[in-house]
Amino acid sequence: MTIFWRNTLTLAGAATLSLGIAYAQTPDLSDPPAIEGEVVGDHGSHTLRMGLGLSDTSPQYLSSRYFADILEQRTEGRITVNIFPNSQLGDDVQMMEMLQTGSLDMSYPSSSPATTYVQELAVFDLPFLLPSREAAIAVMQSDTAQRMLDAFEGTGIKALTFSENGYRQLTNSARAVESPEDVAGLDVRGLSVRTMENPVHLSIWETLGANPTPMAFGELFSAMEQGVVDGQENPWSTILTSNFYEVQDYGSETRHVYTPFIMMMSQRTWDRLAPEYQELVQEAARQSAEYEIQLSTEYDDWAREQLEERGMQITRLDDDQIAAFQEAVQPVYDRWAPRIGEDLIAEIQSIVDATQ
Ligand code: KDG
Repeated sequence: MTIFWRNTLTLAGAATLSLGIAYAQTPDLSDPPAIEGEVVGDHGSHTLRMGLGLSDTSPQYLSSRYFADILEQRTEGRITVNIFPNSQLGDDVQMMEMLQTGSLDMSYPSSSPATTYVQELAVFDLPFLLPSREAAIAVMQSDTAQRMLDAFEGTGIKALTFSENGYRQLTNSARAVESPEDVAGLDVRGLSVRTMENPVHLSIWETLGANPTPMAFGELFSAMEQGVVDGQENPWSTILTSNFYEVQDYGSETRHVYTPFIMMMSQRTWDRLAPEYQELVQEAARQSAEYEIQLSTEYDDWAREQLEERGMQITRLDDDQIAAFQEAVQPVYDRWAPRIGEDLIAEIQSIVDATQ
């Protein structure tokens, strides 16, 4: 932490002059890889609108900028992507509906609310399924994951690629949480926790004895500020870049679920693009996803330290404490595994095992 006059130029380009405590907005992030490859032929001009839930300092936004830059450079400006962060255009569920009708060109939701389109995606919502980032990346890059993207066919959405949302951690404004009992509360009421709009997540927090409320991400900050919910769960990078530390005093490193993002395009927009443009969009999506995972990795521990510097009390959980959470959520598996598909879970498990 440094105290000085500061002209802060964030990567997103917003300049602010401030007096007081100046916290870094982002860690030392890798530059985007050089844009390589030929300029593609002239197949007309397109201006695409892309809506994001997260802020303009998030890895999601920064890598989407790289995606836009690839398209812009390799079409000599014929494809432009305008990015709207902070749920300006709607939340994940609304934006996916807009993709279906063609009133939005692109979005980048978590996989969890997308399970209404492709049910198999709920495998990612099973708690403690992916033990390491390496395992998660191997799964996201697998043929099994590609099959899930392909399964959007016919929904009005073209799913382009997975990338990292990350390991989700619990925060709240009521008490430090070290155990499932702290979530449920013994002498006090269970924590009210906002979840994504997804039944498995709801089930996790019900099983732990919390009072879960599904809610759009864009409404979350004010819901916590006004005490409508005690807490929420998201990766450290999101908790930092969405300023949740301003309204949440406690964090616990639960790592209970690893959720991916899915970069998506409206099928209508996709169908309007010439095949050569489609190929380029797909390539740019994959390249920017790799960059997003890199940025997200660089953000993770740094974001947790930044949150501590900004006053959040963060509880690290040891292996036994994590095991207690794992045991407590076993009923979620019993309930959901048959519906999600035992074969699919076994397939994911074997990809995970190969990385251990
Ligand atoms: O842009 C993505 C966000 O809208 C959202 O998916 C973030 O993980 C998230 C949440 O908790 O809703």
